[in-house]
Amino acid sequence: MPEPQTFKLQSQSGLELEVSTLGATILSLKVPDKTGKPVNVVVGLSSASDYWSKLYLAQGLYLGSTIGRHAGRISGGGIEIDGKRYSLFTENGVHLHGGKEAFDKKIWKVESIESGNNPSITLSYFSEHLEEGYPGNLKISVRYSLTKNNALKISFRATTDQATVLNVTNHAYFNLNGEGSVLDHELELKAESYLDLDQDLIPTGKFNPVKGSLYDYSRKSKIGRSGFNGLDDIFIKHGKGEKAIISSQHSGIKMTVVSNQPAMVIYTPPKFAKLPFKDKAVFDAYPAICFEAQGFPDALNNWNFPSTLLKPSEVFESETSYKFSII
Ligand code: G6D
Repeated sequence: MPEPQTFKLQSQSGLELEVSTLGATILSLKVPDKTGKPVNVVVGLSSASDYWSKLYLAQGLYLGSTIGRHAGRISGGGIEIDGKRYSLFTENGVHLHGGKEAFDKKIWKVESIESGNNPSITLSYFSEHLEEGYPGNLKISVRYSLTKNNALKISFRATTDQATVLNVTNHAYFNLNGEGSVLDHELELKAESYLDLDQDLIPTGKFNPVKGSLYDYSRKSKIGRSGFNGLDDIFIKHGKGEKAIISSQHSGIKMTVVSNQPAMVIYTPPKFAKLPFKDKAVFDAYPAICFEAQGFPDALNNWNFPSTLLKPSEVFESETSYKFSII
């Protein structure tokens, strides 16, 4: 396994992004707080090689990594495409986040690095036919750019030579204070519904209305409000637009998530194990929150979900921006 390489991008508005070729992973994202002090808002480890340690891999966290070919869970041990069945790696009967050695564990190739007003880095990966059981030779790229409107934009593009499935996302864990907990962060979600899940967190195919439920953050409120018991759920808002807004009074940083993807997995891990976090950051209960914009999990096994099939004649493109401002 070649040593991962790391690259840094800086924008004129003070954003600083660090990326590793291992998993096209976001190692850190520094954002100026209300006093102008840079805060690392994406949880990361102290060095790129820490992401390959047994201690970290045993946690199954995917900190800041690219998730694919199919983010989320797939039921039934596989998928069927054009009448042909493809078995996928499962643990306890569930296939998660692309399998055992998925996109997050691959070395991606740096295609280009742009500096100037819109600094960006583009990385690519070639996923061979039947890698992790998925059909088709898949060419995928991810472009991280720091935009003039103070955002990190993540753009995916992919093509295949044979019908396959693709549901790719980034698994960044956000904490707008760079440490502690996100329970005091304020959250607003624009979702209309959330997916009903079974005991294995597999979608049942049913859409639950957000309004009036424990998942109703349509009015800005503290994440750790009464009744909060953690989130590991799939929120649905079709079309391109604002999906979530989160802010911290402490740092004064506000983040708005805009995406053209219909689903957003929001995950708040109850705690982190003891890991070598970047800048020796110390975290408490509910240390971070993930906003994984993507297609529908288990889409091929639910006729009423938008498909995640990708055909040779198509080009897959997705775009998600994390825009920062001061409250
Ligand atoms: C757990 O159920 C959660 C997933 O949603 C998350 O992506 C993973 O941990 C890191 O499996």
